[in-house]
Amino acid sequence: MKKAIFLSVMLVFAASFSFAGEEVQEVAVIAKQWEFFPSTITVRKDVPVKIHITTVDVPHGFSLPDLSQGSLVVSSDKLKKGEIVTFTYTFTDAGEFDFACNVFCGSGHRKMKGKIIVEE
Ligand SMILES: [Cu+2]
Repeated sequence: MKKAIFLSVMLVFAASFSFAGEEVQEVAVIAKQWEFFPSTITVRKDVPVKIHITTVDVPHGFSLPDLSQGSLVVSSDKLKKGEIVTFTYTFTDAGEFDFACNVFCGSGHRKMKGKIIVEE
């Protein structure tokens, strides 16, 4: 029950905002055994995306390798239950980028993956 309330409070949103001419996309991601929600995130190229991520159970990680500008990693010491980690990234290439949990979190860890689709 507590989890259901928490999940509804953490309503997933994907939106674009403009502040003084600077556009930002915001996305909320929930990590839990053994999935990311949402598992597919669609963003636009060349517009900064602010990703807010939290976990509702055990510590998880978030790793987005193979980017032209290097990899993007949030490690377990930061991603703990009830805490929100926010990072901002600007995708400069359109395409699909796979992300995964990079912290062992139980038997389903290996299938804990997702995808970011970057549109033109
Ligand atoms: Cu994991």
